[in-house]
Amino acid sequence: MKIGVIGRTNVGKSTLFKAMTLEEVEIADRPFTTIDPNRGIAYVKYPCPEKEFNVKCNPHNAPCVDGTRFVPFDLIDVAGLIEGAHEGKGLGNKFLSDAMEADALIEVIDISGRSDKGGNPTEGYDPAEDIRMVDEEILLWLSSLIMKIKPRDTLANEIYKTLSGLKFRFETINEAINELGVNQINAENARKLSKFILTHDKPMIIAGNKMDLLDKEEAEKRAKRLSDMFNVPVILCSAAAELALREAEKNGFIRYRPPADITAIKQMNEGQTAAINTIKKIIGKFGSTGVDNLINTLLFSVLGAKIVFPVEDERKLSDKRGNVLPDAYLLEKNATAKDLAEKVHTEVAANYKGAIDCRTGLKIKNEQPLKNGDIIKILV
Ligand SMILES: Nc1nc2c(ncn2[C@@H]2O[C@H](COP(=O)(O)OP(=O)(O)OP(=O)(O)O)[C@@H](O)[C@H]2O)c(=O)[nH]1
Ligand SMILES: [Mg+2]
Repeated sequence: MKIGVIGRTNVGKSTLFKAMTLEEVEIADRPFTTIDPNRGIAYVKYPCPEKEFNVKCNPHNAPCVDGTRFVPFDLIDVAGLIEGAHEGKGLGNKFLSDAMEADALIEVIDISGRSDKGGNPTEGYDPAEDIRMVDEEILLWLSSLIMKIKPRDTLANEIYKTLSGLKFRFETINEAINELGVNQINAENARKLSKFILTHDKPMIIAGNKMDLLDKEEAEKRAKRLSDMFNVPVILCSAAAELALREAEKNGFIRYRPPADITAIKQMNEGQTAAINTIKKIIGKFGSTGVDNLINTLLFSVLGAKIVFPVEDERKLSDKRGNVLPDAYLLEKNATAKDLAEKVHTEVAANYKGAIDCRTGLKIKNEQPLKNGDIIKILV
């Protein structure tokens, strides 16, 4: 699964990306810092079933820290958007196609209102302007691609071919054409189709970033207003606070267990201590940095994704070599045991003969979607 980080320039996209991946990327308080997309691996946390079964896991693809598994997924951070991006303004629109590789999008906004639509410092800016602008730019860009189709094949096939690489499903395009009763492409139809396929195939959540610059009450009021206005979850966060904690932990200064457990490990200098104390205050106020909440809300509430543990021995919950609960995969909402087999190995998928739910010992029907937390033995 791949998640894309998009939004207006200078709102903190790369800071969020770095906090989630710890990749070395450029962050700066000026517009258009990111030019080429940043790609990395981020992790969603999920309780390891080792406690439930009173075993000790031997993690392979998803590390286990204090009984919590860190399950990987792909993250991509792209250049900032400004008005006119669809026709090449700012850094053009190549990065929009990069973002559309993703299965879902995090749109970062600066909820503090302290930077304007060009990413420059101001006071009292309304981020609703940015949400409208980003929506509109993506819509105009996608519509312009759809307008380019040549009527050689069926409409659905032509649109699908034109949008190949952008990860829109053929079924969605077909459904859009049928439901909207489209039989030719003009500007109005292209826009309607774009809106439909974006809504269906690129679910979105908004990260109300830089909450640390506001009081809790004010931040929550703003998040609710935007959420009601655009009918989308708006999760408050401080990417900068999360990044500082993750880096301090990586460098051995603290132990950080979200949401709020920060323990000093190594002597810090005055500046470092002051920085951690400031972050402790932010967490004291908001309860967390909000970043885990953002990831969990998007993956589990919006996308209905699930974590599944494949094993080869249903009694020992291990692979052939005896590694207990070695892997954990993040799968999309309707994923079946066959889809899990594909994640494990193309060979396993090719020889797939069925699957067993290790908690019940029962066989799983082929078309039955897996559940969050399932431990599955694939029969080959
Ligand atoms: N106060 C505060 N500042 C933040 C936060 N997140 C990011 N920033 C600051 O915002 C500025 C822009 O951060 P970036 O991560 O480079 O923003 P971006 O959206 O990737 O910007 P472009 O790539 O230029 O579009 C930097 O000065 C960051 O330190 C936050 O949570 N709180
Ligand atoms: Mg950036």
